[in-house]
Amino acid sequence: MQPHDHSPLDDFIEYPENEMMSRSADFLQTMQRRHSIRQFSDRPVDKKVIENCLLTAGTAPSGANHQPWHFAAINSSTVKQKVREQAEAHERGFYEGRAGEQWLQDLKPLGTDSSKPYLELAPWLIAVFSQKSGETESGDKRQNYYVHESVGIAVGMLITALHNAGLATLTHTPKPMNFLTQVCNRPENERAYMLIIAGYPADEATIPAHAKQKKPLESIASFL
Ligand code: IYR
Repeated sequence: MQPHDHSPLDDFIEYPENEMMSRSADFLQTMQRRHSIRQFSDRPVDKKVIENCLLTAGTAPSGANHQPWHFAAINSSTVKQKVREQAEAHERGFYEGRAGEQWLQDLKPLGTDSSKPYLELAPWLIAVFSQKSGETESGDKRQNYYVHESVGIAVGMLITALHNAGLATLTHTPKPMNFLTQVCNRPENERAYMLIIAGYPADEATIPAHAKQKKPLESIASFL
């Protein structure tokens, strides 16, 4: 590849205006059916589906296209058990005081606590790692840019891809999260960013009423 090598944009699709309108409205409806759930079934999910969703996340834009992410897709019961044990231990500290009164008050409508059986039940846990720096092909250290922004976008696309495939998800940020580095055998230059739980919802899965209240357009957007 030459330094300024470009190729024509030959896969852009322009839709007729009415189709653009209906596609945007249809996708809104699709995404309005995405809910974080905390009751998962143990029904297996084909690895290929997860691979496709990870490849979708990998198409995310990133600073200088350095793609500063790693996804550790966990299906092994032994590893899931380790994640659950350590996450629950940290969460107990969080719910027993470390969170502080205000935070615990704000979480009340979600009904969460330190018990996380889904970390063992759900077929897939995806531990997302951010890379502050990476490596060139020859093994030299390479600086990454806008790491949080890039990984955040990739996670958004991952959740969207999983939902689009017909799976339920939960974004989980055990605090602290650094135990995931050891559990997933990740190198020094990576920081655990988020844990995504993916699978089928349990038959009895519920959504907190609080989580369904999304802000109206006028309070999230302005037009100038
Ligand atoms: N990580 C904890 C607490 C928690 C924090 C926020 I902010 C949430 O939106 C939900 C939960 C837990 O998973 O229980």
